Amino acid sequence: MKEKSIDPAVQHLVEKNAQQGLDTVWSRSDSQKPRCGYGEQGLCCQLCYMGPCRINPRGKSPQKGVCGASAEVIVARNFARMIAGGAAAHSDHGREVAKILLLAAKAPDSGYAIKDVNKLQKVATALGIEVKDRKKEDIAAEVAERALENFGQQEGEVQFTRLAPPTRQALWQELNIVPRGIDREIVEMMHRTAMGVDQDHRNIMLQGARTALADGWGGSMIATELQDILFGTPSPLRGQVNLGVLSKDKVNIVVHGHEPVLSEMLVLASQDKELLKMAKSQGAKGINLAGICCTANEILLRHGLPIAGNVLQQELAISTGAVEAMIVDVQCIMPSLPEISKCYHTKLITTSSKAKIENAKNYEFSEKNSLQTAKDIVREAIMNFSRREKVDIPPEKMDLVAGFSHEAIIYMLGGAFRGSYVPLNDNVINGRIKGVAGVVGCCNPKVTHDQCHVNLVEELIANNILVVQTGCSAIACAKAGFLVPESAEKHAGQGLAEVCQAVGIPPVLHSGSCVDNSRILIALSEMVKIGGLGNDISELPVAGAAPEWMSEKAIAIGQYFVASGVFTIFGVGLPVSGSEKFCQHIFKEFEDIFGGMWAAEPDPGKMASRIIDHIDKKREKLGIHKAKKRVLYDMAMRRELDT
Ligand code: NFS
Repeated sequence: MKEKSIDPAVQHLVEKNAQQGLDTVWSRSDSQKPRCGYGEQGLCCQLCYMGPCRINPRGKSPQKGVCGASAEVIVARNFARMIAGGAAAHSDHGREVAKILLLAAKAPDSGYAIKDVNKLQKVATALGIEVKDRKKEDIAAEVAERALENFGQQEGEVQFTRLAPPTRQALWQELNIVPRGIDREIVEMMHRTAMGVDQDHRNIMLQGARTALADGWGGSMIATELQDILFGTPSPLRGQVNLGVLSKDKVNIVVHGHEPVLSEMLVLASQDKELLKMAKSQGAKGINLAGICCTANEILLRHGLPIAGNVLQQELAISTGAVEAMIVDVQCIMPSLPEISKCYHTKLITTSSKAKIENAKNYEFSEKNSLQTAKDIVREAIMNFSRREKVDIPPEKMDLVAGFSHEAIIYMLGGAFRGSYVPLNDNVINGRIKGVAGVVGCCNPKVTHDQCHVNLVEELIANNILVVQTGCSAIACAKAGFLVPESAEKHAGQGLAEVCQAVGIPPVLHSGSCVDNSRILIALSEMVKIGGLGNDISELPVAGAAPEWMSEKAIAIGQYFVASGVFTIFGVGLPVSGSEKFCQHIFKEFEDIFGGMWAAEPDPGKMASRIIDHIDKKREKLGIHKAKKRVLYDMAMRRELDT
């Protein structure tokens, strides 16, 4: 079982399921072997029904699809469609949040409210909306309406792109890839990759970049910023992670999916006095709400609620026999869940009209009945408690500190009155911190679960690289114990450990869910603004990685990091290896175009080396590569460094 996962809780339950003849993602993954080599390399085209075509550019034939499409065109279209799919998922999430903000502004009795007025004012100002002497509801309504316009507009610019450094914005303009409207770019991407339209892989990828920017600086950023307004901007708090957070004697409700619009209401419902009384009357000691995947990250960051696991642990949570209800909304929900639930007492409940599952119970969650629906769901879970049979909760659980939003990092570094990224930049300049890496993304049963995340992050922090995390990767490293301040002394290099100990932060900062990768974009822009590290994101000693990616959303994220100027490396493999020309384009030519480029490397040790080499290269270009004595920089000195 050790080749399946490095997590003993996972090993135990995968083994148990195998013995009982129950399928999990791992057994199904094994049953796909050997995998289709054409598909793995991106060389299978299903865009029209003259095919499906699979081509073999390195062999004799067929070297082209029936329509004449070459390897680079087939690979580019498939890759670009993954970007469009990922951007659509993040952005549709952002749209839902904007609609809820509008509801909170217009119907205060809806159960949703404006929690963070500071953030509201900040976001409104960024969108050019007047805040002075206005009621928060009026500002919020205008913010929501403006956000919604960003989806449907046909011309102009997705507004948050203006938060990028001016040099970056100028480059996007020059390349003509400033996203005009979020929906528009996704539709155009689908059009251009349809049979017989865009047939130049470079041109396809320019639109790929524009679509990805519409996600990172559009849909995802709208989701993050507006969620902060509605539910509060995260700040550091303690929590716990892994299947051991499930309770032996409380009603366990696991919420899984992505939109906090649902989970926030479940948080309220699970604290309801009547329902707590009802749980006791059923013999339970209380109600334990835990999360899986990004919903887990959302409720952890805002409420400190426990995380049961990352994406590959969803079936395993059910096979503990201790989950009364698993409530899902959208994205990353395995279609296998009804089958495994059937073997236990777990009720599987869907809540979105966009995502129904045969044999799961649907409680449609509309903005208007949200709290009532949440209470009904919790009631159903409570009534299921007495149907528990054999319970097998692995003991593994780990402490963590999470909640490092961009605003929280500012506060941690400088306090309420003089908070800024100056101390971070100074420590990068003086070499205590070598650079910053965003390590994000999914888990994939094609590689040992959690291993690449943990090995990569361990090596990066040992080399004084501060790591910022989101998504399932953050959950993996939290389980390994990296997300507590004490891990600085244990795992970080001397310089990074000193900074972490002085500020009181872990060397690995958990910034939230996958839409919260937009927080990293803002943080990078802030580092540029503070000065001393160049004039653009592409000059910063930073990198991005998704060591165990699997989702289209990860490809969209990778592409918006690259188009924002960041060297971005993916593990597992990339479905582009079928075309050398395309690889050359995104691995090499992209650096000249965007200042950031893609890379693929499945081995976490080699991945760490490539990140370190890239960061060293950037440090050298900035002239900060030689070890220096600690100097305190003032504004004038910083400006001088810029020149
Ligand atoms: Ni991100 Fe979050 Fe996890 Fe991957 Fe899925 S949960 S949106 S896609 S699997 S990190």
